[in-house]
Amino acid sequence: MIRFETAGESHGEALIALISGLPAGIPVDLDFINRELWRRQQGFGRGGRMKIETDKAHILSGVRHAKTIGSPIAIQIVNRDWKNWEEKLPVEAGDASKHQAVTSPRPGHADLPGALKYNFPDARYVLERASARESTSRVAAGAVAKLLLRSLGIEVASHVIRVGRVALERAVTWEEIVAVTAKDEILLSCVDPVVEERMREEVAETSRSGDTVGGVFEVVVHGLPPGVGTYANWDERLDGLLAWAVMSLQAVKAVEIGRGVTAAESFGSSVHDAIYYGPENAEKLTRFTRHQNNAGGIEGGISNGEDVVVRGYLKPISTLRRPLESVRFDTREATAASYERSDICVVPAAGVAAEAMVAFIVAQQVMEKFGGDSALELRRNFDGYLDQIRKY
Ligand code: EPS
Repeated sequence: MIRFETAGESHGEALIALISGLPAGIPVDLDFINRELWRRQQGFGRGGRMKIETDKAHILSGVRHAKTIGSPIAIQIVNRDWKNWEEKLPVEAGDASKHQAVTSPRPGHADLPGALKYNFPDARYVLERASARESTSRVAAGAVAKLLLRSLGIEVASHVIRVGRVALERAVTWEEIVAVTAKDEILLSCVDPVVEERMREEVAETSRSGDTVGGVFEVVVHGLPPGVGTYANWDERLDGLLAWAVMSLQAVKAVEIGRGVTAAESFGSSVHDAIYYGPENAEKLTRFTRHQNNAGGIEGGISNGEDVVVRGYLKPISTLRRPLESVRFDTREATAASYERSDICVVPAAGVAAEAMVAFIVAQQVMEKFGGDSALELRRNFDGYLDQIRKY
């Protein structure tokens, strides 16, 4: 079973991703992994940290001659900012007077519940791990998962469909999403330039008022055959696994599969995707076709052969330049919440991190179904299944 873990703090020496369970022989394109890390750092409204870091993956194990070798893959991403923090956050005992406390919890962050849980006198150690900086490691692990999926012709991409009050009000094609992810300059990752400019204005207005703004990203999986995931066991339903993984990302407060939210306000006759039987179609594995995809590619916890569509609803970043009311940890006096360097809008970046989580879950379930200790064996099993489906 493919699994991954991350380690590292936002201002520590480095971030770590440890991925295991991949078959041997999967091509590993380091430039591809680094471009995924670059994508995560982009977006109009990103904070000052992104000017300090140029996130790069340093692969320490599990890959030789640009291919996986079946052993755990350890990836390190150094924090350039560490040189500014090593005296304030030393691994050794160090000089306690240099500790940079977060003296009053920021509403919306993990600060207060984290300090209570771990019995910290302030929220510095909480922020160090709760920060969205951790998603850097997930993107590295997810990029490796994407490379496994790519070997089977399965792709994952994302785009932004809402920033604050500005929403994209139309369906999009897979090709439009791919075009957005291929851009060398990422503003807000919206497929429609007119809407993207309105989103940019929304972020600019938010920044001028010392506030923050969230939004909605959409992740699409293209090329996944029917039959991945199952209704047989509650913890193997593909929609449940995807929702869990995307919800686990920093600042995500809701997840939907397909038209999850508006389906709840609609009648079945307008929601469910009618089934037709059409002529041979090179694009499709079978002649079963649908004219819409409200189910988001999953029915009964199983992929149905349509694009899998997962949307994440991101709260506005909790660190405000015009801070909300809070209380000092030490004196309990009423005060303004602490301010830490932060972002105004991170919806495009969260979409990239969500791609990584979706790719990891899909890769895990693909390996669960098709298995294989080598890329050759995985591909043979996968092709055998595709042939079976074509003949169904
Ligand atoms: C981020 C890294 C952080 C923040 C931000 C996003 O770096 P720093 O704390 O040094 O500025 O800029 O994370 C948060 C504000 C947060 O609370 O999650 C990143 O790498 O995405």
